[in-house]
Formats: sequence, C-alpha cells, structure tokens
Amino acid sequence: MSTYKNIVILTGAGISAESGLATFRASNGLWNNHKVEDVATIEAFERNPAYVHEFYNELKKELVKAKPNKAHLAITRLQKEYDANISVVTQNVDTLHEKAGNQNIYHIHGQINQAVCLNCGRILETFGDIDTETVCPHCHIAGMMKPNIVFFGENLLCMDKVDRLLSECDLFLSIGTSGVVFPAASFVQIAKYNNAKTYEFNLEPTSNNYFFDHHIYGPAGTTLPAFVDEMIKNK
Ligand code: BV8
Repeated sequence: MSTYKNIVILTGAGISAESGLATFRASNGLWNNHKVEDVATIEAFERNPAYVHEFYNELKKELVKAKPNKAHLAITRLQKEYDANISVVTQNVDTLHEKAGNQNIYHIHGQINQAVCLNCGRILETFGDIDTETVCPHCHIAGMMKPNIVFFGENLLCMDKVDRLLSECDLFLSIGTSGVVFPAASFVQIAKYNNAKTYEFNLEPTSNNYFFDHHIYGPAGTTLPAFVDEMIKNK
C-alpha cells in the first residue's frame, strides 16, 4: 500500500541542465544570446515571424541531440515501481521526458518538435525547420505555421487536465524550476491548498521557497534518484 496515490512532478529547465541544455536563468534571461522578448513573446512572433522561426529551428537542432539524464530516468523508475498515478507537468519544450520513457507527460509550455497551423488549428510533428513559407499539410495554406511553443502572453496548454491533477494530488515534486514564470509558479500553492506534501528539488532556494514542506538541494541527477530509491524502499 503506497503512501501516496496521486503524484504531480513539475519540471523546469533545471532538470535538463545535466543533459547539457542551457537554463533560462543561468544565461541571464537569454536563450542562445537572444533577448526573451525578441523571441519568446507572441508580439515578437507577430512582429518578425522569420526571426522567431530561425531561433526555434536552431534551438530544435540543439534539443534533438540532447539525451535524458539520471533525473529523467528516475521518474521512469518511479512510474514503473511505485503504485500511484504519477504525472509529469513540464515547462520544458525539450522531449527528454519522452526519451527517458516517462509517461503521462503534459507540456504546458508546448514542445519543440511540434508546430501549429494558425489557419486550421491542427498540430503536427515537425522534425525539420519550419518558416514563413511552410505549407500546412492539412489545409495546404502556406505561411501560417507557428512553433507549438507557448510564448509569454499566450495561454498554457493542457491546463484543464493539469488543474484536475493539482486538485487531486497528495504529493507535489518541483524539480529544477526557479518559480518565476506564471502560472506554473503558482502550482505549488494549489497543491498545498489541497493538502499535498510539497518538495522542492533545486540547487538553491527559489522565490517559491516558502510554499514547500521540504527542500532537497543539489543537482537533480543526484538528488532525485536517491529520493526515488527511498520512496520505493518505503512504499
Ligand atoms: C499566461 C516557452 C495567461 C518558450 C515559456 C501572473 C499570472 C499569470 C501570468 C503572469 C503573471 N505574471 C506575469 C505573467 C505573464 C507571464 C510571466 O509569468 N512572466 C514572468 C516572466 C513574470 N506568463 C505568461 O505569459 C504565461 N501565459 O499566463 O497566459 C495570460 C495571457 C495573456 C496575458 C497575461 C496572461 C506563459 C508563460 C510561458 C512562457 N513560455 N517557454 C521557450 O521555452 O522557448 S517559459 C520559459 O520559462 C521556459 O518554459 C522555461 O522553462 C521557463 C523558465 O523557467 P524555469 O524552467 O524555471 O527555468 P529557469 O532557468 O528560470 O530556472 C532553472 C532552475 O533550475 C533554477 O532555479 C536553477 O537553480 C535550477 N537548476 C539548474 N540546474 C539544476 C537545477 N536544479 C536541479 N538540478 C540541476 N542540475
């Protein structure tokens, strides 16, 4: 009889750091030397779609090469060996959770290997570059494709499901997120309001520090596997 029945694992750029991917904060708010407001806002995309496409085409080349690390693999082990509903709610647009074999993954900020057609609304898997000339394979209209990335100023994805998961969870693990981007940064408060036990895994205290019952400091590639070992041993 496992202690916890419904577990939500929120992840941020920090869980991918040991896979060699830059985090938002470490690069002083820059992504690959671009100002966030020049590439990750809906205004930027409307102002200069070619520039934003170029940024994400480059980022995709980097993310596609990345391999999952021990933190991602620890989640797979937990999902296999601990009897509970375990969901991964990620802010990351990389696909390292998928590559590690994680299940029940919700990309609330979108994902790098997808594009959405602003004409017909269909989402498609994209492995190569997309740009202002790309033709939608469904409605055959050109120039209406957007990376399926949630820019600042856009609503999050999967929120109907995520709201339900947060209302039912009895354990909330936050892994590698600075807690500065909303509304993801408020998820711990919702979990706590619903009496979940809350753990923060980070290198250092974050702005959400106060809402966590427990803080486990250190690289997630070390701290999470140890935590999962304990959970499975004491289930
Ligand atoms: C929205 C896609 C409704 C792009 C991203 C209050 C309520 C609601 C909205 C707002 C609000 N206040 C402000 C807003 C607006 C805005 C916002 O939050 N702004 C912030 C800057 C103040 N939010 C939005 O616009 C959201 N939309 O709310 O819709 C709406 C609609 C219209 C108008 C208003 C509201 C959309 C947010 C999504 C934006 N898109 N990503 C891309 O990724 O290319 S967010 C982007 O930020 C990434 O997803 C990235 O993940 C995230 C950065 O956060 P983290 O993941 O936490 O990464 P970070 O680098 O910051 O931290 C890494 C952490 O890991 C650090 O703490 C570090 O110590 C730790 N770490 C490092 N290495 C390790 C480690 N930990 C463990 N082990 C390690 N080895």
